[in-house]
Amino acid sequence: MSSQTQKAGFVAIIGMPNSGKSTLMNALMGEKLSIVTAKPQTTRKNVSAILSKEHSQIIFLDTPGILRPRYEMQRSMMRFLYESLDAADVISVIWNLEKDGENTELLATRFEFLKNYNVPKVLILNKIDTYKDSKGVLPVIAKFQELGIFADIIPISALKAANTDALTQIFESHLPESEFYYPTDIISTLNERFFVSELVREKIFEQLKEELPYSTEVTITQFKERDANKWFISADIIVEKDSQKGIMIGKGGTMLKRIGAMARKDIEAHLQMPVFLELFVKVRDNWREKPNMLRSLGY
Ligand SMILES: Nc1nc2c(ncn2[C@@H]2O[C@H](COP(=O)(O)OP(=O)(O)OP(=O)(O)O)[C@@H](O)[C@H]2O)c(=O)[nH]1
Ligand SMILES: [Mg+2]
Repeated sequence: MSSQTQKAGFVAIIGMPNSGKSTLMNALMGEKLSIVTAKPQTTRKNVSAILSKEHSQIIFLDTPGILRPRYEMQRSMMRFLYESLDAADVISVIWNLEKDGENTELLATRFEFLKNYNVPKVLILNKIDTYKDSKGVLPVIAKFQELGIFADIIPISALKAANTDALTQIFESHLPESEFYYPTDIISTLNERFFVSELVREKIFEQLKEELPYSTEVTITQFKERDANKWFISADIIVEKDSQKGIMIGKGGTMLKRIGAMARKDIEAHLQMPVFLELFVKVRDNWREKPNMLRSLGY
């Protein structure tokens, strides 16, 4: 090992729902760890990812989008967000240029709480690919600079992985000198059950409309690594009402089959293993409000 000092630390990725936090973390990692859908409130728990280089280790914390909680599960989501903020050595705010443009007042109000965190802050202007002319973003950067909150401001496209290497360098520049926190051969501390349940939930978000995805949770009940056979994974899809169960299963089971087929494909790619995936739909009345249910589901 060379004599260059080591830097390491935690970078929280925060922002409004749907701004591209999870897409960004995956782009920075060069690997899909956090699920992404077109719907807001896809991410519900903190998803960590470890990027180890020769002299630096960044632990990214993807977080649920900031919202005003309406039910108990959303309160947990916001608790997770604050845990990430407390752990952060650097806070990065990802801003949806496509939706919120140069609305500095909105940013100043939504992120007023940042003044309580005495760490470097980076503003990431995302979805630059939706701009016809990327030069158009220069006056926007200038406007955000005037807020005086951010050490750096950088336009990127998480979707196209444009400017993400430059962003990693910005993060590295703000990391404290520190020993590495994790071995360099792991990219997350979360277990495979988590990633598998998330991939099933991603398909549910993609396939079902309106409130149903938000009333749904996925929990792994069996996860058997078998030598001679495909790995065996059984998951419960939890919904709130009988009527939702019917929709989730679909006519003749078609919806559940489709979700299972799509999820299995992604799970096999993730685990690099052939998998037998079994899905059951269960009704748990009003689970999003029940502390014990929520606890058992990791909230
Ligand atoms: N055009 C464009 N779309 C993007 C970009 N980054 C993300 N998206 C899209 O924005 C949507 C939301 O992306 P996510 O990564 O799930 O956003 P998020 O901030 O993690 O959302 P929540 O977890 O729901 O808070 C998806 O449809 C992405 O494909 C980008 O740079 N350009
Ligand atoms: Mg997300």
